Amino acid sequence: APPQEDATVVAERRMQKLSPPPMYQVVMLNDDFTPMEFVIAVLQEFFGKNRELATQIMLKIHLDGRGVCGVYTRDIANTKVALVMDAAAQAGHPLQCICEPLA
Ligand code: NFA
Repeated sequence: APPQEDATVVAERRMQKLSPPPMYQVVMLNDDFTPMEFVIAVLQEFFGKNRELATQIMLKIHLDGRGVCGVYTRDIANTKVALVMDAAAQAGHPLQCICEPLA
C-alpha cells in the first residue's frame, strides 16, 4: 500500500466528494482565407487528431461556420487557444479560435 494510506486518509477521500472541474470547449471559427491544409495541420498538432478526423472537423467548420476542436479544463483550453492564435498569426492567417464554457 502507498505511504499515508491509513484509515483516516481513506475516509477523508471518501468524504471529500470532489466535484469535477468545469470544462471548456475550444471552438474554431470559419473564415474565407485560412487554407484548409493549415487548419488540418493545426487540428493534428495541437488537438491530437489523426488526419482523417482533422479533415472531418475542418470541413464541419468550413460548412457550419464553427466546430469543436476539443474539451478541456480552463487552463488547458486557454493555452490551446493561445497556441493556435499564435501559430495562425505567425503564418499570416486570420484563423480564430475561442474558448467557451461547456453547458
Ligand atoms: N474556409 C476556408 C477556405 O475555404 C477553410 C477553413 C476551414 C478556414 C476551417 C477556417 C476554418 N480556405
